[in-house]
Amino acid sequence: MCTVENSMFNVLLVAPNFIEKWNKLELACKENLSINALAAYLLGRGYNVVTINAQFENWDNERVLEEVKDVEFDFIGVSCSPQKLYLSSKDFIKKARKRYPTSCITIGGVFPSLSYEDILNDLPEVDFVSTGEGELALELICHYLQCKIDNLMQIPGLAYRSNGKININPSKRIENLDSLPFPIRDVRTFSNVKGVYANVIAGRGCYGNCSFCSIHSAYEYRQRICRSPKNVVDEIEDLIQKYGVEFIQFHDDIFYDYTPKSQQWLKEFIQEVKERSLDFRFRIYLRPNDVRKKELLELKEIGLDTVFIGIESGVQRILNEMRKGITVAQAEEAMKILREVDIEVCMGFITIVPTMTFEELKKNYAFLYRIGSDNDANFHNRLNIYNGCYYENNLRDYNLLIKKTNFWDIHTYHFLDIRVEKYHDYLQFIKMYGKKFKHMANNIVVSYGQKYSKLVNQVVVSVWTEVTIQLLEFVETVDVKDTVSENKIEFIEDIFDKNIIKLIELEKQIALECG
Ligand code: B12
Ligand code: SF4
Repeated sequence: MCTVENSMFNVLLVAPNFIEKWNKLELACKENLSINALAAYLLGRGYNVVTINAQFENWDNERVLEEVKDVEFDFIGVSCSPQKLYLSSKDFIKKARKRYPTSCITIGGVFPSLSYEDILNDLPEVDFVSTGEGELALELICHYLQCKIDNLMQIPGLAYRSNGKININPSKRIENLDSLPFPIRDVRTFSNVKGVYANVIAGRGCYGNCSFCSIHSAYEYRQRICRSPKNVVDEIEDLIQKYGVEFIQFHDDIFYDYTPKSQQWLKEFIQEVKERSLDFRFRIYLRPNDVRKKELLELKEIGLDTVFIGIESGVQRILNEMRKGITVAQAEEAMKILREVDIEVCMGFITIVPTMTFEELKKNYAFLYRIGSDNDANFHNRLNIYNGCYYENNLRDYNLLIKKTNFWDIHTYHFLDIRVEKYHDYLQFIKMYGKKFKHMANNIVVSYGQKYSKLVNQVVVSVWTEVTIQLLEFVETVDVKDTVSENKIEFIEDIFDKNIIKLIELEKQIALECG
């Protein structure tokens, strides 16, 4: 028999803020589905739940605890999907433990799912690590804490200490996602970038196998499970009617694929939206090999606005190394189709990877210039190696891996080709200038409206094109034994200064147009 009523059991769910200033992203939509989904699940079972999205509030860890200082919590859950968020999560947990010496503290999300053993060894203040999906585990942990009769071994995906050892239970996948309630909503976290803007997940899982991605190691499954189209459209209708939402970002790793099951799902989804005459626009993620004209046109008819597409590289050897499962031709074709159907494209591109030769780097840029991009990150992005990514093995094979000092560090590496390394090192200086320039450009969009973002971005991208062309030429001829120093590339940095005039001119034009 349980002695504590669920309604007497207080739960705090926190998504901590980044500690490092540089990590504080300007997010389009700061809604956090991880804690909102978990909160809805527990509220539905009668628990008392407080959520704090500290990134949205821009609160540091002290402030989070200050805000709830008058409440005693039985359970504190910390969500830490990005590896980069671990240091802040750790700091929060240490502080929370001091204030709440007897509460159960659990951390979950993608990174903890991959590094549960290290976390339990590193952080005595944490009781449990929840790996994989969290809903069932969370409910059972709360039940265990209330009743003290259940066995920890029954809690799916739970990692815990027992007799000086660390145990991990097998995870259990939620097969019926329709059984989950819709996430709780905090309208303050909706964005206004493209109209009132909220996040939705239509399914879980990705069949991809990309070697730089940690998703499949974290969740142990690849098969995609979807909510029913009706259930997804019910949520959309709810968002439109209750909160006036106009734009939806589907955060599924992939929105659909080419299996008959997924195609059937898509057909029913489109039908469902049409039958209810819902008026909204949306953005989805797709893999290049799943891009076809027919579906895009149908989706455009019901509001598809933007597709995020992981193109990643214009060099076949690198695509193979990334286990992306696509060809360069497929990537190019996907971009061509997206442009033909006139859908906004946001492209994922990993410009610099450690195993590439300088020739491959030039080829990658040539590809980028050819297919065109309106995202400046595509010009300077470098590969990040998170824990659990297969790519780590490639680096080990090439002997390029730099030994980490902490398990939470993102892997650092050497470059195979010294010229690529030089290019990368010079680029780090230039990125600072790029940030300032982008900031100025963003201010124009903020002042005059999103509809000018394309125009403004064109200037940003043309600058980055010029900069990278010149940097490639410079590094090609540089003596590789020379040390990298900022003053050697002043002439490249000047390109930003020169173009500030262009931005100012553009702003004047826009101001005139706006009256
Ligand atoms: C939406 C999203 C974003 C959004 C919003 C982030 C936010 N604050 O909510 C935006 C676009 C802003 C974003 C940014 C970034 N993201 Co992101 N993002 C995602 C994405 C696509 C979906 C996450 C989501 O909402 N899922 C839906 C919810 C319901 O599921 P969930 O988060 O998995 O949570 C479940 C479990 O993990 C678990 N759980 C989670 N927390 C907890 C806590 C407890 C106590 C328990 C018990 C369980 C539990 O239970 C939940 C329900 O089952 C994931 C990819 C993915 N498939 O996870 C990447 C992902 C998490 N992001 C990633 C990265 C790297 C980033 C950035 C660092 C990118 C960058 N270069 O800057 C930034 C970090 C910014 C930030 N502020 O956090 C990586 C993390 C990889 C890693 N190992 O570090 C992922 C996995 C993408 C990938 N394929 O690599 N991201
Ligand atoms: S397609 Fe995206 S989510 Fe899927 S494995 Fe590749 S990078 Fe990860």
